Order: sequence, then C-alpha cells, then structure tokens
Amino acid sequence: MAYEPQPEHKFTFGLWTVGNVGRDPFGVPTRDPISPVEIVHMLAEVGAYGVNLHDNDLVPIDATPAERDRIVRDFKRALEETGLVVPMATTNLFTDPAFKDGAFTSNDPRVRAYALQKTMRSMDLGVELGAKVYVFWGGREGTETDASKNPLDAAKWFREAINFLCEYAIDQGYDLKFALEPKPNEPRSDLYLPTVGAMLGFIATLDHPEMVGVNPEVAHEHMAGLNFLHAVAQAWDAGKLFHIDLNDQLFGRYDQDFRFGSAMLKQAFFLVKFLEDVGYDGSRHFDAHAYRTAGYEDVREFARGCMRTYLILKEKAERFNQDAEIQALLQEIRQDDGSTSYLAGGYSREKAERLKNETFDRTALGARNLPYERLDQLTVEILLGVR
Ligand code: GCO
Ligand code: MN
Ligand code: MN
Repeated sequence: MAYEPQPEHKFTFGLWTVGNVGRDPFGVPTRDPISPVEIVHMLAEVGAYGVNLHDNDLVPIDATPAERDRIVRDFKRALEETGLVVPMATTNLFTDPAFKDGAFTSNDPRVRAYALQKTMRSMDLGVELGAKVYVFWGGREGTETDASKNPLDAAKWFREAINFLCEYAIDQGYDLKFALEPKPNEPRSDLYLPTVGAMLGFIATLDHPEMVGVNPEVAHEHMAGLNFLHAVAQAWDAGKLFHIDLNDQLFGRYDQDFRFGSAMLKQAFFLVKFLEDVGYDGSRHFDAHAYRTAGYEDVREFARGCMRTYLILKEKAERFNQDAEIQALLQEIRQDDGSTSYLAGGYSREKAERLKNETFDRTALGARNLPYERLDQLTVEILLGVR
C-alpha cells in the first residue's frame, strides 16, 4: 500500500518519544505514562521497524538487579512478539541531579567516573538487546557561566571518556559504533560541541576515530539557525553518518521536537532526497514527540505522520529526479564546454602554468543566466502536488 512503512525503511522511535507524557517547563504531564512493553506494542501497531532506548527509559535508575532482569525479560518478550528490533541504545546522563553539572565534563571526578560506570552498564544492556549503534548526546555537557568550567578541561575530559569507552567496547568484543549527537543549547545555556561540524572536528582527535561518527538531529542544527542538509552532507562526505534523528523545528524557538516535516517542509524534502539519493542505509530514527495536547490516539497519528511524510517526500524526490524539465535545467546549469578538463586529476606544475596563462571572459561568466528561480518553482510545484 502507498506510504505504508515497511521494515526496509528502517523507521525507529525512542521509548522516550511516543512515551513522552507531555511535561514542559510550565506544566505537568497531560498523558498517563505507558510502560515500555505497551510502547513496543504501539510502535508495532503503527508499523515501526525498531525501538531505541536510554538505559532508564527501560530500567529505572534505582531498580534492583532482580527488577532489572524481570523488566528486561518482559521487554525482550514484547520484542519477540512484535518483531521489533533495537538498533540503537544510549545513556541517560542528564535527568538525575548527580549530572546537574554534566557527566563526562563535570568538574567532579567522582561524577565523571559514575558517568563512565553508568555508560558501560548501559552499553552492556544495549548490546544484550541487539544494538549496533550507541549514541552519546551530551545532555548537560556545558555551562551557564564560563566562570564555572574551563572549556579546555571539558574537551580533555570528554575525549578521555570516549576513548575509555571505545576501549571498553573493543575489550568486550562488542560490535558497536558510537554516534555523537551535537546540540547547541537546552537544557544548558551552552552545550559543548554544539554543531555537526564541531563534532566532526572533535572525532578526529580521538584514539579510535574509525569507531565514532555523528548522530545529527534536524532540530539541533535548526536551533542554531543552520542548514541541516549541509551538516548531514558534510557528515556523509566524511563517512561519519552513523545515525540520524529526524524531527522538526523552527529557527529561533525553544526545543520543539515536532513531527517530522511538520514545520519546515522544504528542508525536510531536500533532506529525504539526499538520504535516498546517496543510499544512506542506517536507521531513520524519529526523535520527536506529539503535541502536549495529544491523547494516545493522537500520539499514534503523530508516529504514523512522521513515517508517512518521509515516504511521501521520498516519492516526491523520485518525481524530482524523473522530471524532464528539472533534469534539463540541472544539465544546463552544469554545462561544460570541456575547456578546463585538463584540471581534472589534481595539481601539476604544468597545469598551474597553463592555468595562469589562460584568458577568461569575466564579463561573459558573470552575465550567464542561472535558472534557479525556475528550478525552485518547479520544486515547489512538486511539493504542492500540482506537478
Ligand atoms: C534532546 C536529544 C535527545 C537525544 C537522546 C538520545 O534534544 O533531548 O535530541 O532526545 O537524542 O537522548 O541520545
Ligand atoms: Mn533533540
Ligand atoms: Mn536527538
């Protein structure tokens, strides 16, 4: 059926997304909590492929070992009954007051050690459930005042933590890749490593950069007023797009986590087109939640909407790629008379000499009509459904 999610689409949701109870800084929950087992069944009902989790989405932070085992057993049974998989796991290093000044970048070495311990245990749980990607979102790795922390110390501590955990994964023989998730602010005033570009720069300084990539999120780059597609393309280009968090977010607003494609549709279109064109084959993870006004019936609509919009935009991308007029325009834009083809294949002294002696008709270069208005209008017409 058209726009029906299938396992090969790899649509996943976090336990914390459809399980979000509608709490915000101004109001108490508007929905009763539902259990992880119920969430798994709800996700299966709407057609998702997988479910991701923080350790404490499943096992409460103060659970006894016996409680943990029972909870994990029930959860595994729900996975078996529904066929859902757990492709990604992560650690909650932000809810408990112990982490109020960060986890790996806390000024307190005991907090940093506790964060490492909690992450190792959570990695064990994730691997037990089948996860192949482990996400690190530095929820409180940042500051309100820079009087409190030296950013160089924070960078060093964060690096030491990721290096330690890479070694732990190797030592345990885990088949696990790490995906670091940048965010510019919220819940701290300023979070360290705020953008995809910053994170990619940091990864290059690690002991095992080959194990570590990024988990970019639409909302996070949008909060910083940045072009998400460009960030994703840079990550892809670097071979570092290990995971992706899809949602939506207007520029300049609070952390919205809206349904995918609900706020900036055109950006969502170019993103889907990119992921499909390059053949990204990781999870399409929706890190979003329903409006606070929703009851669980509407939460289901929210989840269905994320996947359905993705699939509609995928179809629009195919339409764009097959549109004869659009393709002719793209060809016209990229026309090549071959006169500079000698530059292909990189530098040589001869090429440099030849290029320095070349004569360019600068006026003609600047006078060329670039049909981007037409191209964009055709794109808009595809999105509006008249083409
Ligand atoms: C946020 C983040 C989180 C992370 C999650 C998984 O803004 O709160 O996007 O939802 O993605 O902790 O790492
Ligand atoms: Mn987020
Ligand atoms: Mn996220």
